[in-house]
Amino acid sequence: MQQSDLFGPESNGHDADVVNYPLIDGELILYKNVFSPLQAKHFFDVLMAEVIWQQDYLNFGGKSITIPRLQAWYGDAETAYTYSGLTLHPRPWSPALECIRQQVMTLAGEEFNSVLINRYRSGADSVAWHQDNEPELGQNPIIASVSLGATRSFHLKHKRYKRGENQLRRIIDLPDNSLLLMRGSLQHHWYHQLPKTRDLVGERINLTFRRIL
Ligand SMILES: O=C(O)CCC(=O)C(=O)O
Repeated sequence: MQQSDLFGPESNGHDADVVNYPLIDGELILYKNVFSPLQAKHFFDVLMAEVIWQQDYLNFGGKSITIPRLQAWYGDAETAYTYSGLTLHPRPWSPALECIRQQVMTLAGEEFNSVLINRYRSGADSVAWHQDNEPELGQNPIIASVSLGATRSFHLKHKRYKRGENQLRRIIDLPDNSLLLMRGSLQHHWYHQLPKTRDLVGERINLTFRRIL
């Protein structure tokens, strides 16, 4: 197979399945089968091999905490990103990342100039409750989150959530080759997390495309 079969426009021409999750205070849309199966597998393999994975640390009250996953930040030159006191400087887009970005922008109808890539090596890797609401993302940011590899559960919890209020909580499985769009006022009202699991799961790559203003 030629590279152009995987990166070229001819490989984009199939419909993704769309699930719209009804939600107060925000919009949540899941697209399944975003890429062809061959393309999804190819992107997973290429990203595993070519992304410069970093083990980063956060500083809490003078203590250095290991982030329980590997990560990387790619984007246009001016798109540095700071969260929890950690500043990530962008690496330039590779052909594979650029190809994923173009397809995501077409589906989302939005421009993205950067991507945070997380690598979950096993069920012991996770991301804790947080909001993607940093000032450089602007008011009501659109986050486009691509999943490749193992299926993991994604949890959302409204800020007003109290035990038992099920309409203020969502748990969604994010399968391989899917795109989750979070938009509207969601980042102001909801936290999200990807918890650890005791299940034996394989590796997963997640790419959250963002627009740094
Ligand atoms: O891996 C995921 O699906 C979630 C990643 C995430 O929450 C983030 O990058 O802000």
